[in-house]
Amino acid sequence: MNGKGKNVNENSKNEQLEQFRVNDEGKQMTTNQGLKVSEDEFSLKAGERGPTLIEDFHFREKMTHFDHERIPERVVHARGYAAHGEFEVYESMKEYTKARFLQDPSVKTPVFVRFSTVAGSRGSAETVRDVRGFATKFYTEEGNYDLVGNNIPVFFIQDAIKFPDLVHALKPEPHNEIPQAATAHDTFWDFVANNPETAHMVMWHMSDRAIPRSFRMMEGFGVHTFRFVNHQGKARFVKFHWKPVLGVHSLVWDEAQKISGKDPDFHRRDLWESIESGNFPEYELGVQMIEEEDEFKFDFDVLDPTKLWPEEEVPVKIIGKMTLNRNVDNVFAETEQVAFHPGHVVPGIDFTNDPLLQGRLFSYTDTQLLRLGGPNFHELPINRPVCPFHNNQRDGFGRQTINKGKVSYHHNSLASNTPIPASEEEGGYVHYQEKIEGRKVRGRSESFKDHFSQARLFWNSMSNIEKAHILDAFRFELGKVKSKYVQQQVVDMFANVSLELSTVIADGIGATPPQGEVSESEVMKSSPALSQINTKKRPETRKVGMIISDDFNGADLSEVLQVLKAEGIQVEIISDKLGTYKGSDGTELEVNHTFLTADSVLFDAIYAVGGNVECKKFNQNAAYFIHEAFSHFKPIGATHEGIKWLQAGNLINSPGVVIGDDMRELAEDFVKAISAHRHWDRQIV
Ligand code: HDE
Repeated sequence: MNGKGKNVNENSKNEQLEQFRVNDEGKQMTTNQGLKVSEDEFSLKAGERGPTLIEDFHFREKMTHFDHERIPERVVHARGYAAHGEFEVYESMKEYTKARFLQDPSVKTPVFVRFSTVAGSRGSAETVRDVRGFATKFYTEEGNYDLVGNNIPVFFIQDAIKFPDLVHALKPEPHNEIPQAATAHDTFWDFVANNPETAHMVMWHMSDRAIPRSFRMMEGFGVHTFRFVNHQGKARFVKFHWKPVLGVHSLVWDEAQKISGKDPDFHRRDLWESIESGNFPEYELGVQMIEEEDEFKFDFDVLDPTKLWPEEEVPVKIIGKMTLNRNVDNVFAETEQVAFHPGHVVPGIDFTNDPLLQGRLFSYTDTQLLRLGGPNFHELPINRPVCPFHNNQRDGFGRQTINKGKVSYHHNSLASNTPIPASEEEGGYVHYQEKIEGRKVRGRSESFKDHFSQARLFWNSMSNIEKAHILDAFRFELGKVKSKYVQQQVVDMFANVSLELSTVIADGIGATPPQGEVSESEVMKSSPALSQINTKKRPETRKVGMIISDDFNGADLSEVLQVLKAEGIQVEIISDKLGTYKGSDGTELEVNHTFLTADSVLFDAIYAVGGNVECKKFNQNAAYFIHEAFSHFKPIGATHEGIKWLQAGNLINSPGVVIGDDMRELAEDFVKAISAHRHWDRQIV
């Protein structure tokens, strides 16, 4: 069961999991002991109206198992969703690392990726303002390598010892357990104001990065500085990036909040449905590398996790691609029981002294021992490496491996001193021999003390619309803070980043604008790579809600549908009732959603076809859908009667609103409008 020991191919994890899959369909019911069950509806009683007997082992087994079905949720990142896939390197990375899964472009390494929110509990809504976890387990032939990252490249704090404080501050407040999955409350902002190292990350957190449109449209970052080590023993500092092939796109805040109610499963549904329909999410893996001898050449400390390496200064080298192509069979068995750990590394990848990373190396196994109930969770199917594993670890709760023989110690002679450590040449992991000198101190390096320059760099890099979103987010979050004192402290703190930013926040929340000598950051440079305005814009997989009614113009619609389909755009039909609607030319269309079951916020664009609509309610609903889409800056297309709904709202001639008589031209313009994602230059009416 310890894997098959053969070359890893795209199916090795799948093949391994297959040994554990069970299909109950068509089978007779048994107890867990394999005893066939004759009756599953009534417990065993002393007389039909009498008490249940303790002898009823079937009842007791069934109920006891049920009573123990829940395990503790993750202390952070509780709400998550995962999928299987594979990773391929584009060309050998031999020059930089000896990691075997990064050597051969013909090797497909199985991966399992779990995306998550951080603050909310397991049942919380998914489109909240939060950081997203992006954790990848590579099942390599040298063992599991976990890249446990986030969708934001920096972190709130610089030292792991502060993590419990951060999390206590951002979780619901303990006296009333409010608010769920939100940082818009006093304790979070009190923490921010009293821990200025949070400034840079808070800027990202207030930006559109914290409300992604889809897991498929967000970046991933390893955050910490790691080390690549090659066969010659030469090491380089490295940072990891995942770049989504579809570009980086976000929701707007009002939309995100409404989706939380209309579809709290919005992101998992998007991931699940994309994979089911063959639209496999893809991400390219990129690395930034800094030579060891250049460690001190930058205006930031490479070990400081509140700093990024501007891509314009340290380019991202794209080295491979990950494709997620298979949904899980069972969310509990796989997504819930998976255990990631930044300390799961393979030869060629090593750590640095980033104090946040160092603390994480302790925390993950520790928390998993509680969550997964003992030391044997590496044996769970989802956590098993695909290569064999042998050591002298034994016993513990839920042990599944049956280790044969009497020897479980090292050194020994009874088993010829095996299992035996491997030399470096044989693939044994040898830690990079970094030279360390120092006194034991509890302290922070001087080089970690600049908290505002990169926060300012981020602000400078934003387009006007992104800046406006950041200002609104601050005003929303701080507007929910009850303590005037905390609000004022935050205003004063962010004056160090930008006076303009801080003044506008103050104005919005009734605080005093920063006064006296303010040491606003003097950083003037910007990093275009940080702005989402510069991301890739593509139409594939975007979801259009199409509003039709009876007697719609079928011929025209078919032409539009053809163009949209060819571009990989997905269309769902909305009307007042489910069933089939007939077009004027006899074309039949099945309605997917009604105005009750769907909502404008669940689509990337709305296309209004209309038809024979006399009903006032129908017209009202259609106008609402269109108005809502318009106010979220989404593309809107219309033909025939559909145009009336636009006229009613006075929306014609606005950016991203497409109407016309030539169907092909109209469809092509609509595709362009969809690719643009949102039309920010629109006047909201
Ligand atoms: Fe985590 N983090 N973290 N974290 N983290 C956990 O491990 C922790 C940090 C990240 O989908 C926990 O098994 C400490 C940074 C992800 O299963 C816990 C510190 C980054 C996930 C833990 C950090 C992350 C976790 C909770 C500060 C981005 C979800 C359950 C030093 C690089 C993985 C668990 C999944 C989960 C500790 C900071 C990413 C408690 C102490 C920085 C994606 O061990």
